[in-house]
Amino acid sequence: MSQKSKAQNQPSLPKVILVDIIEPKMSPDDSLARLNELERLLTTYGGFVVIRKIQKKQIPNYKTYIGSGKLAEIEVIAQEKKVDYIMINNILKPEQLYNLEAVFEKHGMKVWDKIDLILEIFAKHATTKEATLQIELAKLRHLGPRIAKMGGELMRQGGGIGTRGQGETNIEVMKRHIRKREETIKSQIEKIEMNRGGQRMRRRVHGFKTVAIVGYTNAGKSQLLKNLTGKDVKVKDELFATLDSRIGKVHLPSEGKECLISDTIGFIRDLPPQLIDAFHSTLAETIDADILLHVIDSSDLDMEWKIEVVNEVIRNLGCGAKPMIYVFNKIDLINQAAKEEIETKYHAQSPLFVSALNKTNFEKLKEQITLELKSIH
Ligand SMILES: Nc1nc2c(ncn2[C@@H]2O[C@H](COP(=O)(O)OP(=O)(O)OP(=O)(O)O)[C@@H](O)[C@H]2O)c(=O)[nH]1
Ligand SMILES: [Mg+2]
Repeated sequence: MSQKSKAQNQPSLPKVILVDIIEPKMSPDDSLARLNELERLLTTYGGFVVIRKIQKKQIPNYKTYIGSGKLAEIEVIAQEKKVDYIMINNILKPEQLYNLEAVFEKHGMKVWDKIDLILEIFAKHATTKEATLQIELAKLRHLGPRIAKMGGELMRQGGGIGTRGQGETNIEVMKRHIRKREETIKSQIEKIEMNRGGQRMRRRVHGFKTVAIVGYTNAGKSQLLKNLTGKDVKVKDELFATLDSRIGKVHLPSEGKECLISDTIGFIRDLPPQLIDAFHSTLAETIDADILLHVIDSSDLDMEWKIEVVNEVIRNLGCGAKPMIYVFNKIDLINQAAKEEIETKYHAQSPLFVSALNKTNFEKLKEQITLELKSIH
């Protein structure tokens, strides 16, 4: 087949309008970073941005998220450009989603919020039973309030409070079904979690210390695990490439023994707590680790707020008190001046510079791990 006919046979990517509501005082850099991240997520999922729309507003519209003038404008453009999705860079309230769908569904367009997009990426990347179950749990939790909203709406249309129309009964059935499914999934995850817990206990009994790699998505966590331990793990230039938890062994020369290093799902800003909670089982290695390696992409201009996002998730997981080594990765991509700037800024955190890709400074990293592990016992 010729190149041309091959290209013609490829399904075209869905066309998307990205929409963001930002505080009027937000700097252009910040608002650009927000939309760039949404676009990265979309590209990872497989989509094509036809236009970005930003509205400056202190508080998003209570009913439709987007203000009415802007909404009408987007509806016109969406039809002109024949888009498939309206992607909202936030977490929509059920009522906002309901009202936006009322505008766009009649044109055959779907409305997704950021969590919908992340969950669909998760679903695409999931390879293990555990990840699949956790994603389903997260989806059900994201869906729950929306179903409740639909129920309320059908009841209203049915003639007011007290009317028990067929629609409402169906919604009740759906809600019950969701609750039951949630319980089933939770018990299946618990079984996997118990099994893992047993494995962790055995490792402890055998005297292994554990180090958990944490960091923003795409920082190079899996690359570090792969090159430090030789473990064959998925490394990919996309967001949320890793959704499970992997463990490898690394030899600490000055100790003359090995420790265990785990890698897991990356973090991103605005992740709702129930989503992190759904991944509790995967994050168990992190929660249980002796020390944390916070991997940071040192070539990323947005590293400062990403470091904060990761530290906040770590605190929310109850791991705020664990020793943390700040590992600035990808130093092969930055110059001396940029390195010095990081050194000054993060002086208090004793930054360590590595290239996970080129295995630069691995000996120093192992030394630091050894020191930290010694200091906790
Ligand atoms: N140049 C350079 N690229 C790197 C380095 N470390 C990782 N990368 C690249 O960065 C991209 C992301 O790497 P991963 O290891 O998959 O990142 P991750 O943090 O595990 O990402 P998620 O699992 O998606 O959260 C890949 O294309 C890697 O090859 C590095 O030291 N230098
Ligand atoms: Mg990874």
